[in-house]
Amino acid sequence: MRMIKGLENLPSNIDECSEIPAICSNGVCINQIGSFRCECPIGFSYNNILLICEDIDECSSGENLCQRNCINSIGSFQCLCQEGYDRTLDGKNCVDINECVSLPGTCSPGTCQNLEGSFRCICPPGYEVQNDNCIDINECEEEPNICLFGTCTNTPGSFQCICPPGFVLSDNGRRCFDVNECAENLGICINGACINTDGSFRCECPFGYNLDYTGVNCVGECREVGAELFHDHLPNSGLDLCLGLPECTGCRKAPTRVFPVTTNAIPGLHPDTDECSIGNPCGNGTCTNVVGGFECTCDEGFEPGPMMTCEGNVPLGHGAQCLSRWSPRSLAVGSVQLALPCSKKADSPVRQ
Ligand SMILES: [Ca+2]
Ligand SMILES: [Ca+2]
Ligand SMILES: [Ca+2]
Ligand SMILES: [Ca+2]
Repeated sequence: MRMIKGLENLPSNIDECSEIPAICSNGVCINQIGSFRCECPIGFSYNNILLICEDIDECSSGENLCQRNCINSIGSFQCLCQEGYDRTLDGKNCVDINECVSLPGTCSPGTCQNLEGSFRCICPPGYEVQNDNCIDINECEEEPNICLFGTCTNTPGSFQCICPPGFVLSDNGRRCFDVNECAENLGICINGACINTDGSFRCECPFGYNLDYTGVNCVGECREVGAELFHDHLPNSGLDLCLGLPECTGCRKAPTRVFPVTTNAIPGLHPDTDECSIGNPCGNGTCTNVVGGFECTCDEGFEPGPMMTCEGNVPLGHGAQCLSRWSPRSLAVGSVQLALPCSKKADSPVRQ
């Protein structure tokens, strides 16, 4: 209580406290001999003209008690704090709110930095600040052409491209690239041309050839060499030869385990070569030279193999095993790969 002296010079002992209405209003009047005094509570000051305890307007005291808005009240005052500040317990000050402490988990998974009157979020890569929080960036929606040719899956802080078969992920993981099967697997198309496409490839076959069930193998139709390409050059050869087609059953009627292979002799064009004199090309068989090629008679237990030798454990009756080697000289008469009949060893003699 502040002690305020009352009027001093009254002639007699009057009890001012009871005789003067509203004296020491807001405070306590204490009568004294020849005088009185008012005791004013904190927040009030004595007005010696009006003889009352009067509210102090702290807000206009110039002391700037609140950083911002000061609201005077009878006997006191209060601070009106702006956003980011909190009143102190007594209401007479504004202090910064440490949002990083008062809002646990704010800015997660980033870092919260308290600032005077506010705060800010420092977000890790893949996140952006939204509404004072670190929010995952949905790259799949925000970036056009992301995961091109693939499927984009958003993940917290990142994203993932899933590439379909025939595509590989780029080094930076942001798009799918077509695999060039033609370049990576030279010769993938047998007897045909490889055409790379997005996500795949295809084999294109030359005229007269068709893709077989594997999709990479160009096979010719079953042809009678004598009747067609080689008619003029190999008269009376009497051989039915297949051009590469395993299913070419029509060729299997051809006689036996013989390899009338290289058409190295074209009457009128090339003289015959005796392949048997260059070593035994038949391996486990007996070589017999014939005009235009050689023949193998396979030893017991051996069968004609793909490399024009007699081999063990060779599946029988499968034309694919009997594809001939390219005959350099046959190129001169039409670039045809001779495929040979493949059939089990028979008693019939080697046929010319
Ligand atoms: Ca006041
Ligand atoms: Ca703050
Ligand atoms: Ca993301
Ligand atoms: Ca491709």
